[in-house]
Amino acid sequence: MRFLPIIPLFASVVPAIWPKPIHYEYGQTILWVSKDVSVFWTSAGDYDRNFQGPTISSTPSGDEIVDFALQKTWEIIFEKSFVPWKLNPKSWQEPDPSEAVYITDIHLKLLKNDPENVAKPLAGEVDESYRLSLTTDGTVSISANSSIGLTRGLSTFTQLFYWHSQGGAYTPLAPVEIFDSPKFQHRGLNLDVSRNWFSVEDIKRTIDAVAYNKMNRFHLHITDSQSFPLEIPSLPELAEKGAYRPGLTYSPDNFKEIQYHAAIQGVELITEIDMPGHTSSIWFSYPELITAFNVQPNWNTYAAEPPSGTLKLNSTAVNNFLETLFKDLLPRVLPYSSYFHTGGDEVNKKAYETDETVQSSDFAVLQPLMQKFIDRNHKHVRSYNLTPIVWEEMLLDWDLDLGPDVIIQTWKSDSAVAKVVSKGHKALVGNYKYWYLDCGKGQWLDFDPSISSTFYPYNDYCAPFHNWRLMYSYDPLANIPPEHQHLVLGGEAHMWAEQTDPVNMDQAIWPRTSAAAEVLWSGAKDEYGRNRSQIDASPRLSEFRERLVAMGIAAEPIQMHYCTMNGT
Ligand code: CP6
Repeated sequence: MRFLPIIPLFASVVPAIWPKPIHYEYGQTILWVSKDVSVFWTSAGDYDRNFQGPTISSTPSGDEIVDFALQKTWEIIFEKSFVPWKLNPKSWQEPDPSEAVYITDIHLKLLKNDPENVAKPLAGEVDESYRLSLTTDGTVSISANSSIGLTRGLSTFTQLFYWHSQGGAYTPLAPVEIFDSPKFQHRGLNLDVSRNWFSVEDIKRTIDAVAYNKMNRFHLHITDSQSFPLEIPSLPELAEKGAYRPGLTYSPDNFKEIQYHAAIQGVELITEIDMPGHTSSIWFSYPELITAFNVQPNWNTYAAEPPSGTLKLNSTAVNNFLETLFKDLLPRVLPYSSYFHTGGDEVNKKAYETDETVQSSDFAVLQPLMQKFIDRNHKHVRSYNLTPIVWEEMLLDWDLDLGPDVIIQTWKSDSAVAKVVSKGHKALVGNYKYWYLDCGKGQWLDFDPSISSTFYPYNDYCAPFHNWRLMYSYDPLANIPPEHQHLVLGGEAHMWAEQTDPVNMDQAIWPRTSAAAEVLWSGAKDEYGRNRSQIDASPRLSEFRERLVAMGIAAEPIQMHYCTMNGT
């Protein structure tokens, strides 16, 4: 049995790296960094100091990924860092700038010079591990097997530095030795941009924070019953009439800008068109495709959330519509992603009683029709070399035959994950009781169902207090037998946006999603096999929150200054 160290009640403020690296050693020597330090990049020659950002032509090259990461590194260290007095407000002491010793050179090494080293093959194949060393005589070396690995190392590098109140940036931690690699290959955030409108800038800012948390998937739940903001040029009325307003839409150029912004930071954009449920907004342009539209007041007979409305299940018109949609959208998804999410959550059987192509809510009638619906859709998805993702209900409630490639996104329970992997499917986790960011401030529970059934659903799914600690305590591998654990690819935190818009999105997402990011990067267990300590995590997360704020992300505080000031 290994010795289990006792974690002190007042953990001293440790130099924080979030998420926590696998192996991290540091010292107490202070080194400064200046903008004109020599940067050597063995793959592509010297760092291009005049790099103005990529021109969006196709997917980013490995060199563009590293150029972008270096640019971000300097921006964060010199323009978006902070003086860390908050971490120990009564006793913080800054080093004497007149004694500054500078870092002399930074070496970036791509260990495998792979011409295919672009963002595209992110589907679990990119090696994101890196090594970082910083010697007391001022040499930094960051090495990785991929350009994205180098960007992960550079993210860590920025977290070694603080601003000085007299100007300049320093690390108090030399020498540093870090080796790091992720526990899970799929580490994501899902943002619902249908319930409220989010601008391209809001989305890009969120992607920056996703990448800084070393997450590598950004799932856009881009359409739902309330609005259809995604422009499909071959179906122009879809967004013209389905968006909240003309202009509150994502054009193909907007979409590409988002995809590129994610890809260049090693983040794969996953697009979801949720169907056949959650599609009421299609009614505004194609009413003939939708059944049980906006039933009042008993919408909850037909849908999980108002307005009701579902794509008809046995309709040639629906099939033709979807074929047009896929032919337009999938080629635009393909260069930036290996996945396409076809939804499938919360389908209400009762809605098909009023669907003239079905006229039944009998499972025995509906199940084979759903199988055909999915088979047809997934045939399109696969024909573009994309891997389908579906919500767990398609497998576990509808008992569909999905093909071994299909990835199942679970949300209802830990036993759902266990069932999915026992059937041999790959699973994503994100149990709503832990990782739903919209739950947990009491807002769902506070609703009084007697007010009006058309106003907002009473929903007892969510208990209050989904704070970062609860999110941090979630183990994606809970109750998964060892032989099935490799099928748990990772998971996502979910920002359903019924009560979130650009005004409160940063506070709602950060730093709680950082708790999920550390579980996914570092694993839910520490090196002794125990659940990760929240006492170890809280001062690091407090510090990381300051870094997010300095980057322009309005992340919430997780505690008072008092809690990080070491009891004195
Ligand atoms: N929207 C969609 C939602 C939810 C889901 N899908 C949801 C369900 C229950 C809770 C929170 C969100 N709002 N399209 C479930 C996957 Cl508690």
